Amino acid sequence: MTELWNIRMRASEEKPHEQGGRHIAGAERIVSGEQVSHTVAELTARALSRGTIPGFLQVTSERLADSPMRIPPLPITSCTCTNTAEAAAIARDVLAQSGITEPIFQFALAKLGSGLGDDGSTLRGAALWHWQSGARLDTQFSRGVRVSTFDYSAAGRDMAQNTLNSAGLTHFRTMEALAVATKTLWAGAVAEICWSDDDYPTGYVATRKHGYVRLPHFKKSGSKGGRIFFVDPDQCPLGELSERLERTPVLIEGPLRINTSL
Ligand code: PML
Repeated sequence: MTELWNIRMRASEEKPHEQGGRHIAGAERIVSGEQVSHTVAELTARALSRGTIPGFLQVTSERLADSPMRIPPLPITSCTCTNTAEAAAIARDVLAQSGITEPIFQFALAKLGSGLGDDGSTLRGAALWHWQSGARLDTQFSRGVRVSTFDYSAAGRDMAQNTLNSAGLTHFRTMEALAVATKTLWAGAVAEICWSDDDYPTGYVATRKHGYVRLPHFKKSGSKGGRIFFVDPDQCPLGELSERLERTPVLIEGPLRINTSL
């Protein structure tokens, strides 16, 4: 069996994230041994290409002890909304069909807008929220839970990239966010809502019923951003969910379906 390595990169301004440094970039890959040095260089270059020179840049390489499971990518619905209100209305309807009520949805929009950290900061990872009450369930208040140990397989990456390219969805963030959402729902979350904390306006919601619903103009200009995973601890105990999100190795592989309407 080919040995596989997990390469993780994170970069922040001035000082490390855990000392309050603002997040600039993060990415990860699962690759074979001979691709490690090339991938380390690629992720380093990427951290240095964001316009802000980081004061902290870390790339770690770790050999995987277990073989990754292979899981298919979530199907994408590529919506054509033209403003924030339209995007929010679609997000609300999609989440409602997975049991997220209007007040919790509005609370999520407000917290994504103002920053998910206690002091209005943005989180490096995702906030875990109880799907019915909106209570914050993870205890890593200033960090959130980072989805980790996942990637596309080489064949899965080609397949996803080609399908996304032919649908005109060429931004690297789409490919990466699709991988995050795919692992998140596979791990047992009920749903996810996300937009970037950079000035990238497209966001998404993801549910088991609808897959990855991509929403242009979801982010209001000037708002903050981040990720919320809605979780039902009665269906999926938090310890198991966190173990799968953070540590269970997964490779995404399989045909990607792209719909143009819900
Ligand atoms: C998309 O292009 O499909 C949306 C991607 C959202 C990315 C959010 C982030 O990476 O911060």
